[in-house]
Amino acid sequence: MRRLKVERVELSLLKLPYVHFFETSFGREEEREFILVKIYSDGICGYGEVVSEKSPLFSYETTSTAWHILKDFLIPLVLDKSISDPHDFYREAKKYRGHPMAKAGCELALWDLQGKKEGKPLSKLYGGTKTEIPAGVSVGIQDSFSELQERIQSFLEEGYQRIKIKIKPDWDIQACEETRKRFPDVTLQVDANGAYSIDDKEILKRLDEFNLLMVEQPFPSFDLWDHSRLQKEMRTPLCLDESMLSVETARKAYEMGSCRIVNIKVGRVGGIIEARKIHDYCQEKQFPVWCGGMLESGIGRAHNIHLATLPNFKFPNDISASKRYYAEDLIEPPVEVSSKGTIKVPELPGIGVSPQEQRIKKAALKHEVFTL
Ligand code: OSB
Ligand code: MG
Repeated sequence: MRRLKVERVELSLLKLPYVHFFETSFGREEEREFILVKIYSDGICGYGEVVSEKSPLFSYETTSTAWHILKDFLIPLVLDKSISDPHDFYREAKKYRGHPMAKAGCELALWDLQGKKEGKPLSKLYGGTKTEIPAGVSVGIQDSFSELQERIQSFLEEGYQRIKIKIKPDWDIQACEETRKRFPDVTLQVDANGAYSIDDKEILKRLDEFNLLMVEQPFPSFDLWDHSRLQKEMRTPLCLDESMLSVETARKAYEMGSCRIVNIKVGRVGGIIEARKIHDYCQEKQFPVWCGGMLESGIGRAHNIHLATLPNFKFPNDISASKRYYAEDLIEPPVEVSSKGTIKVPELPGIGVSPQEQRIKKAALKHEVFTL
């Protein structure tokens, strides 16, 4: 294939307020700060989103560290070597340790570029098999259990196929009890974002009473061993999010029995190529996967939708409608969830949705252009 020259890369730091605060075991957030990457080649623009947050809570990366890694290491790689192919980028970027979210933002922009060049939607480039994907919704910690129930009720009315509730010590057993009392048959899972330690094993084992689809990330990210100890004593499958960094972690988690389900987030694992390696390894081992979210704008979410069309994505994803996150998303058309709880996969080339430059400009705190 003819090699395209990369002419220009642009970074924007954006801030978008949430329609409703989002609270996890590490705190409450009212807005999201993130970086948009644009890579131009032959007049075509590829878009990627960097999912690191303002503070190092979910991971050590922040919008500032990602900006630094992009500006000083990754963008020079793209420009100096005129890398427009995601596989070339993956190989070259591997020499830099860590910073997967910064890498993923760049790789995603290159995938969008590639899809647009070839006139194919990303789902087709990836080997995806679905034309629509099942939508779940992640419901944060609320001020009271009754507010939690009200939010769940309204999401169920919108059609979502499963509910995930965030848990932490003191918002766990009772949150499950109250939810199960009101919604005995709903497909329900919980996510602790690493808020527990092995000393809490007896509390966590009680989660087996609630017929949960899975328990996501009870222990901190580094702790594959304690997850394996807990999984041996629980009937409910554990699912790893923060811990699942690469296909190498997937193998270790499989061999140790640290989980039975894997949450794939393209930012956390450093891009689509690594995400597909994890997907393929899990498929071979008969470990189902699903696509997690980082409250992305429509640009990041469109990327997630394409990834979730791969065949071993077997559960509803944390991919919800635009209006569930933002009053005005950055794309047209917005992501919508049907009454049967599905999202249509865009069919146009690349991400298949149109980023709205006016809205991007309005949300920008900082912007920088890089050329050779
Ligand atoms: O742990 O899955 C998580 C959001 C931000 C950081 C971590 C997580 C989440 C979510 C929301 O649960 C998923 C989404 O709807 O984007
Ligand atoms: Mg999670």
